Amino acid sequence: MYGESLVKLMLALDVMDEKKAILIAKETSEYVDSIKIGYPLVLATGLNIIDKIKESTNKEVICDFKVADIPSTNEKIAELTLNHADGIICQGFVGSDSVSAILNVARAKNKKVIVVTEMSHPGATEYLQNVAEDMAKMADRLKVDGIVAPSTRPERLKEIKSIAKDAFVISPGVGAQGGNLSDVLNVLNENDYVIIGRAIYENENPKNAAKKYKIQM
Ligand code: FNU
Repeated sequence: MYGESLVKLMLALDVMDEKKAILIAKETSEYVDSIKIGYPLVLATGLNIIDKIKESTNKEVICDFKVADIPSTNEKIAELTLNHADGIICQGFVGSDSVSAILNVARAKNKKVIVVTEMSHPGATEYLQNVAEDMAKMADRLKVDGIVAPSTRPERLKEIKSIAKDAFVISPGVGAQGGNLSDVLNVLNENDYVIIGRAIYENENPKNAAKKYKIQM
């Protein structure tokens, strides 16, 4: 039914209304493997939205909070988030002690930690790109579960993935940010995820949009 790459689809559900979020999550769930939510939805509705989405879709929910603080604050944020979510996204640039604080909480709860390396937007080339390989090495050394790397720059995606070789990759940038799906599928494998948000939830028919992507994957 789907394409041959077996790469998974992660829906970025950055809507700011509970009813709309649950409706889109349910409508698209046939074609979506995982759901990523972040500050827009959680600040608008509260952390309980995570439980509601999980109940209505049976999908894992990853919290994209890009946590970037000192270890003791990171630990508190991880504790609160992972009481609900299946995984949490944190920034790598704060260093290995801050990432380890999140990992310790996640390991105790059997949850996932995903570290941002190079981001997908143009501004990521100003600072983050210079240290992206180092952050991928740290992710590999700490044995985090996953990393974030950009679909907007497939050659960078390939390079970063080859460094953090045991981590799965979640990759944003296809759709609204202009990334090309087939270029990205050449780099990723069945453990990895393509993240798509606006090109699905802003479509007048989110279910069809999710299907359109999933059948190519
Ligand atoms: P869409 N996201 C991103 N680039 O886009 N977490 C990154 O480097 C990164 C992210 C998130 O563009 C972004 O916040 F680390 O509408 C949004 O939730 O398809 C999603 O990925 C992309 O959404």
